[in-house]
Amino acid sequence: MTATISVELFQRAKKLIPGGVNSPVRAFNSVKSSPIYIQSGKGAFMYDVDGREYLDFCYSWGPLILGHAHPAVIEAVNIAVAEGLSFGACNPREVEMAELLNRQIPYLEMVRMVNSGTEAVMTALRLARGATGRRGIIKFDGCYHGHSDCMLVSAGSGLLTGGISSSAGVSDSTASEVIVAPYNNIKALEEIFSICGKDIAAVIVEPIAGNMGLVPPVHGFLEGLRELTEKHGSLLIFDEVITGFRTCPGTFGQVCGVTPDLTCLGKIIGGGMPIGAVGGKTDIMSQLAPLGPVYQAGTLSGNPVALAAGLTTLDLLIEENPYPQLKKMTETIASELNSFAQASGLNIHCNHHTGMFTLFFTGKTHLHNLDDVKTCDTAAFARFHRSMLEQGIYLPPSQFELSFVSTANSDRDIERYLDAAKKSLAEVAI
Ligand code: KE4
Repeated sequence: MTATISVELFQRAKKLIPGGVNSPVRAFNSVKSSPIYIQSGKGAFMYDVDGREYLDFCYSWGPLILGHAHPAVIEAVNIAVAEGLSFGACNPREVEMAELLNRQIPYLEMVRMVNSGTEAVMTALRLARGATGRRGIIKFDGCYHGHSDCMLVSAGSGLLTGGISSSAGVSDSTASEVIVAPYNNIKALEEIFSICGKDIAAVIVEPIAGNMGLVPPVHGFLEGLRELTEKHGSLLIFDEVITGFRTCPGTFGQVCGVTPDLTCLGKIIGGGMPIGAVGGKTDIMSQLAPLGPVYQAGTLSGNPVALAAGLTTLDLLIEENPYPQLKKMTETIASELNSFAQASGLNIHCNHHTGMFTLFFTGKTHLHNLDDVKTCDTAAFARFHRSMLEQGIYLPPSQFELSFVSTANSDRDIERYLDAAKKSLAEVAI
């Protein structure tokens, strides 16, 4: 490992921070490398502490759909910061954000701001249990919904990346209330509901799975979830922490025409600042304290600086509607890579959706669930990741995550990504 400031910082970090990181998937373990320490970002680029420039396709795991340090977002944050960082009191931006989300997503009849996607999911699950009086939760293998206890059973993202399926420290009683079903398999879900439908408070799903890499819903899957939950009096929760404002200026629920009872948001709605939100039907949301008996709170919930970043980001997305451009970029990447795979007999396949994609290192061309995704050659992905990094392309350090594009990307950036990817694929010989 060449001695760089990043390597030196990581040595120091490992002495005081578990694994040297404040979030496991940043550790670069699965790509057998040492993490890069980033000093700054601008547009589509990041700059590390050693002064190296990287064309970014991680964008802080999704929030930075406008790219790094967008001038309008920075200006809005500076104005908010000058007024004070936090008041622990109501502030006008909370009303603006609630009204914007309701205007864009009318089925969010009420919304509560929190500080992370994990908090949004935790609140949605507690609401579902409070509103239905039931305990059972159904989630899907490979989906990740943050690190609240009952969601760390057969989860994706960092757990999957680390090769563990569930976390230590989650009690048997908590785990016993969670049923894990295979993604995209409505038959399996019908069976579960036929056995214990009356105990199920909610089904939670990533409407486009992103935490096992990008696995889209098969035709009828989401509609089937809606029918089954309605039939058995359970709630349907869409975890749109990634997909919210990623595929359109609203939710994927609106795109696919399936209306959940509760929706969790995060990432993009904060424009890069800590944020989360849970919203849905008034009769459910009004169960939340101080209106109802389901307690939830947060010192920095609705923080004015975070909302300044989020509101500016969402205003720009609504005004400029960059989604056709984002869609075109990821369509180009996927079609180029899949044709390259076919022409050269490489065992790779690229799934994509508007503004996001995953290059899977497997011979499978149809990936519908975790079993399909587990056929990936993660060692080959690790070699690819290192080779791309050497070419100045920064990818998420895990086969089981999404790559993103932003409005800061040019067509030249996409060409550069494809040229580098073809060069790296030739090197890693899969
Ligand atoms: P946060 O608590 O990390 O803000 O959000 C949790 C969460 C909830 N739901 C979905 C669908 C998510 O993808 C996430 C978090 N995503 C991961 C990456 N896929 C965050 C990166 C990390 O854990 O460092």
